[in-house]
Amino acid sequence: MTVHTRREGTTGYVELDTPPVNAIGPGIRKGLLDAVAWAEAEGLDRVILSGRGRMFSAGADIRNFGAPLPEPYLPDVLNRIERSPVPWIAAAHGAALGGGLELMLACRYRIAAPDTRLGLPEVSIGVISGAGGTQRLPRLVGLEKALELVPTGRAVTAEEARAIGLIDEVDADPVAFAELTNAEWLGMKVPVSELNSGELPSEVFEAARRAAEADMPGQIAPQRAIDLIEVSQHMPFDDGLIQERAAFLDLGHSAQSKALNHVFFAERAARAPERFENTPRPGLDRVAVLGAGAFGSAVAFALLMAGVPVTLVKTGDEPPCSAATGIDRQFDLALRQGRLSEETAAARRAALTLAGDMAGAGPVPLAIDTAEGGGDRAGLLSALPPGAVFATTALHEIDRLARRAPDPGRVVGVHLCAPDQPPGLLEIVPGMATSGPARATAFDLAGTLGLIPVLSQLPGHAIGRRLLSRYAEAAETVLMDGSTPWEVDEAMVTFGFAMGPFEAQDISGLDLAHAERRLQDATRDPNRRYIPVADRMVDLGKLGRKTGAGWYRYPGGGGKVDDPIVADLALEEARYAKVERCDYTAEEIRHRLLLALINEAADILYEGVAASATDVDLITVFGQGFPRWRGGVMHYADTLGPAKVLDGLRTLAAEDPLVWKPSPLIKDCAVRGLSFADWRR
Ligand code: T1G
Repeated sequence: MTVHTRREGTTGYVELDTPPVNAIGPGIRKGLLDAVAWAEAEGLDRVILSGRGRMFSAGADIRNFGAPLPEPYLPDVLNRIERSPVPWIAAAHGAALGGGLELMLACRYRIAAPDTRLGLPEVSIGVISGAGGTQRLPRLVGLEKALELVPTGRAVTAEEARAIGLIDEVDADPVAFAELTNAEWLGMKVPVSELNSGELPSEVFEAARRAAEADMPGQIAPQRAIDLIEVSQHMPFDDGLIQERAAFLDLGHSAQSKALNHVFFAERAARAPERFENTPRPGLDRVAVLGAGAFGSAVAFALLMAGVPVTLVKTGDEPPCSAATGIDRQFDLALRQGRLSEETAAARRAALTLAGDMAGAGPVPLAIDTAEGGGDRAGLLSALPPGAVFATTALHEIDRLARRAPDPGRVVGVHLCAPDQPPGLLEIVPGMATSGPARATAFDLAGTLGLIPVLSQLPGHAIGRRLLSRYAEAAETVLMDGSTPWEVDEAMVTFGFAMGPFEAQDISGLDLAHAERRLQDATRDPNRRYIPVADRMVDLGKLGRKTGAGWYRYPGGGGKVDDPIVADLALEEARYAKVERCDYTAEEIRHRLLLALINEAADILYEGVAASATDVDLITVFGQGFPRWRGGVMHYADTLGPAKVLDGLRTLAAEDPLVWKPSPLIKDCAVRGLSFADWRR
């Protein structure tokens, strides 16, 4: 059953029931239509609509997006509810999102429990509301608020919703509150579609379009949402509904919607708790973070924010208590951002203790080695509490450290991307001896921090670092061939990256990539073209933001400015290598960097390091700023098609057959007519 109905006196009760989130599919649409007719036939004076389980409704069922939608269509169902002589009251809890909120907008009265989050997040999956959201919302909350909420997909709390007029009441028991409303008064409430949204000058909508392009560059759905909100000012409601539906169906077939849906479900599949459900391991009731530098502080802060007590262990020469100061600064920022209350912040801060050695951490189930401050990590291992897992970010040393551990199975590699800004990524890199409980503990760490977990399939092989290394090499090659960091970064930001490779390296530190290159020295093909510019930068102490200059200069710690030394170094190295320099266009820069990334990703998949193309997509989207609305590097490669990718690589291989050697996987897909997503070993 998807929609339950019952009556008590002259009140009808309609409950949505499609676990786990009451997603609105054909069953609910049909059930609601039948419920309207039932309520009228019964001569009821009101219908109270609620959802069973943990929420009112997460909106339309997005699992069948893009497929033909069977009737009845949701806009028609909502119009039928809104225009029924029997007034409906929405009594929401948990979440009312997308079609779930549109369902509430079609009701005559709206009540929500304090825990309810309400919003139209459709743009986050590449579409817009398809059942009146862009037409009813402005009429209820006004154009300005609608322009703030719909193009961004931002959800609001129940309190904020009441403050802006989106709902009428907040009550701990919305159904009971609805039972007390006066039927006569209810019957006189004006349906939302008959309200007037007001009017705004066209400049306001132009400004909204510029803001949306700045916040979500290249994304189509936010722009279409603004168009439809503008339409709601002048067009009769039913005509606006037709325009909205056409835009929704059009976007539902777009590449951006397919990409965002791909990421939506990939993210959830990666987090699935059943992946390690049969592996016994201790809960993370306390964690030791080894290394009190900048990264150690970020990891400790993320754990504290997640409610996990932390012991921060100094492991080297980092200044005493500098980490605690850094963590205090992050809590102050989080308070200013309203991410938590004063009392919660105080409680979280109080859960931090500092220790000068591992013994000071006590019997923790997990110690995270941030590999900072040098120090004797072997000594830390020998002092590891019994049963504790040692998760190290030194991915090239997992097996060496395991050999020094009391139990090698408890050593696992972790690559944490943006641990303090979810949804980041945690790549689990097992060593030769890493046990199931250690992998499961790393998986639990990702869940605790709200990070997407991806498991490398080959011991000691890290997917993310290998992709970054190839991407950096391609960027530095283009630099040496004649481009500037600014041109390269601009080209990739235009593609949709959060930031370009050079600015990103200035944030992470050029010394990190330098250390990676040194590790590759022993196995690098001596015939492979080597780009020494970054080494020269490190030799000059230009490590990025932390030294005030890297690929860019940061006068006074402010924004980036060109540094002529970089161009001079590139020119000098080009002359030394007798490189005939050229002036790549932005398109040529994108073409080279993206093909480099795709080819490396294909090799990673072909060698069995990654379990699937989707795992590689997760790493690039959540770990490396690849645009979510392009679905990740392999999803994007599939939009080009293996044959086109192969042609592009073969053309570049004419310049440099070693660097641009096409992955066997790409050839295999092209020959067999397979997508990268469908390729299997
Ligand atoms: N459709 C189908 N399945 C959904 C779903 C949806 N809308 N939302 C969640 N699920 C599945 C999800 O894949 C997972 O499945 C399980 O439910 C639990 O989800 C008509 C066109 C509601 C905040 O964009 O944001 O309405 O992995 O792990 O962390 O105009 O789910 O268990 O098999 O995320 O508690 C607009 C999307 C749709 C909301 C709950 N609505 N969902 O988070 O659980 S378009 C959305 C979410 C639309 C209308 C338009 C979150 C959540 P499985 P979960 P959670």
